[in-house]
Amino acid sequence: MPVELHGYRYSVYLRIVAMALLEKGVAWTHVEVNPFVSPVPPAYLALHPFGRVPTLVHDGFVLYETTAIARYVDEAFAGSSLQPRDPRERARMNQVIAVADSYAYWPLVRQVFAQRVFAPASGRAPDEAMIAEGVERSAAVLRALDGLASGGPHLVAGSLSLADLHLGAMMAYFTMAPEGGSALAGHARLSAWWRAFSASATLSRSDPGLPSP
Ligand SMILES: N[C@@H](CCC(=O)N[C@@H](CS)C(=O)NCC(=O)O)C(=O)O
Repeated sequence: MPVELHGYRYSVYLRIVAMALLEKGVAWTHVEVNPFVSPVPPAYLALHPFGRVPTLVHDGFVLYETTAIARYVDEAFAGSSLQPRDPRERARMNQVIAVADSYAYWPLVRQVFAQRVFAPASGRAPDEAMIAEGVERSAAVLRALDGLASGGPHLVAGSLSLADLHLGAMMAYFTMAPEGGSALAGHARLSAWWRAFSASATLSRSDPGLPSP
């Protein structure tokens, strides 16, 4: 039952799926696709009509959109469930994932991390205005997530869930920027979660590193 994961090695969304596969003990083949290089190869567009990454192909079954893929991986493979059974905990998990996608990804990853960390690593000058805007926009997002976090080592429940993987991939990048680390430090519940999750083997095993210029 071969599993292929198509996507860009530095993508947070690819990393979320990689972490789900690692947690379930599923081996996969990585197929590199950089969606930021134009044009996106037609062969990839045949899998994902919007040209974003990642896409999972499992034994001929093609699936794109990270939340759908992560839930599929959790449900299709053996191992501990990554989705709480309790309806309220499950709703909270889904809420955190939606907040991460709708409000966190852009300022934390595409503005602060991409400009402060990824651009210089790729030999480009950071856009300071974009970083400043990202820091400003991230404040409300961190405040909201701090209000949703359990205060313990997992974001929403007594055990690891897809919410930890989803926000964890974004937080790993955000906290590589000094501005991100300082912003997070002001939020006790989110910081308690991050202290635990940032030490997880799954996070380090899925770390793509940084490009060299
Ligand atoms: N809704 C998509 C979003 C995926 C996404 O935005 N991936 C980024 C890389 S982290 C991408 O493909 N960006 C290409 C672009 O913005 O053109 C999902 O959940 O899979």
